[in-house]
Amino acid sequence: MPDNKEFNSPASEITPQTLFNSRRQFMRLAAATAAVGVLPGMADAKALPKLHYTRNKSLSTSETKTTPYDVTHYTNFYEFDTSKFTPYAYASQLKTRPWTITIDGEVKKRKVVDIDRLIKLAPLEERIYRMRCVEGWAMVIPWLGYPLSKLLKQVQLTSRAKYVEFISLEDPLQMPNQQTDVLQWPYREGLRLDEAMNPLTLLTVGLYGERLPNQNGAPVRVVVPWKYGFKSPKSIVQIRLVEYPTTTSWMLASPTEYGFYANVNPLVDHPRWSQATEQRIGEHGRRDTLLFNGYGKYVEKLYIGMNLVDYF
Ligand SMILES: Nc1nc2c(c(=O)[nH]1)N[C@H]1C(S)=C(S)[C@@H](COP(=O)(O)O)O[C@H]1N2
Ligand SMILES: [Mo]
Repeated sequence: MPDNKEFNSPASEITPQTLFNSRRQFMRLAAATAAVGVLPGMADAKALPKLHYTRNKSLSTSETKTTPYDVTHYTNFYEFDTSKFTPYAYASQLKTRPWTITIDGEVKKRKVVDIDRLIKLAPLEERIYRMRCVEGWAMVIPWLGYPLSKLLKQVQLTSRAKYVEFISLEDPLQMPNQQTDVLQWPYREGLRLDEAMNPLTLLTVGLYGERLPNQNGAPVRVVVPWKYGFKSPKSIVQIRLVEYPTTTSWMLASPTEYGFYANVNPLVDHPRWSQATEQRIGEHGRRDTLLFNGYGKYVEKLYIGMNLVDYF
């Protein structure tokens, strides 16, 4: 972005007019850089080679995809702002190179992987997943990545490794909303080891055929399509194998509203939002929300014998 001054004002001052102006400015910039990529917010993309991938048809839905514009302009990224409309602009300056992920905790040997090596670790797949936010909106997004299990199989786990913790970048200079305490930073999420090893759990480096735009979690995030969106930590710098479930940032913010599991479940309402139906962004009307977001065939076996009202 050539001039981001207007985005340095507090979120409360951002008016529809500011957004409109910045969008126009942005569209001009996008036109000027169209050869680089179609997705906005790809600050570093110029310097980087294109991603090569093949579509995983059997794990992709054939439902209508959410437009690239909506996928990249309606994002949740509290490190930048609590508004969904501004992260695409605020995040544009995030430096995503050099970038490493440290894998540590209950492993025999700690490992630090550079993002570019990580991208080359396995052939990338395109997977079109349904995503469902706990606030009641949903999208269908073509992600690029590979199963997180491929990475976890590269490290030797100790017998105490039962859960996986994900830690996002903490850098208040680059992530201005970390100067507030809307959440406890760094953003932390967690999965049980078998959830992390499930073939659907995607270590994600791109969307719509390109590298992740910053606001969608560049350079690397996790996508867990049978859980609510907040279980998809963005801009990850550390993966820790742990013995006990992580108390996640959302659990710390409100333990009665956010549990560790956060499986999409139409029968278990969030205290403030019904989970029975959802609004697909770009669609009129609401759809019924499906148990495990429709991925039960792949994941219901993980929860046999668990009361999902207690383990919400
Ligand atoms: N680090 C970090 N990861 C995050 C969030 C966040 O605020 N910070 N928001 C979560 C929420 S609430 C959602 S719905 C998804 C949204 O992903 P998307 O904006 O790429 O669709 O990211 C999740 N991952
Ligand atoms: Mo969300």
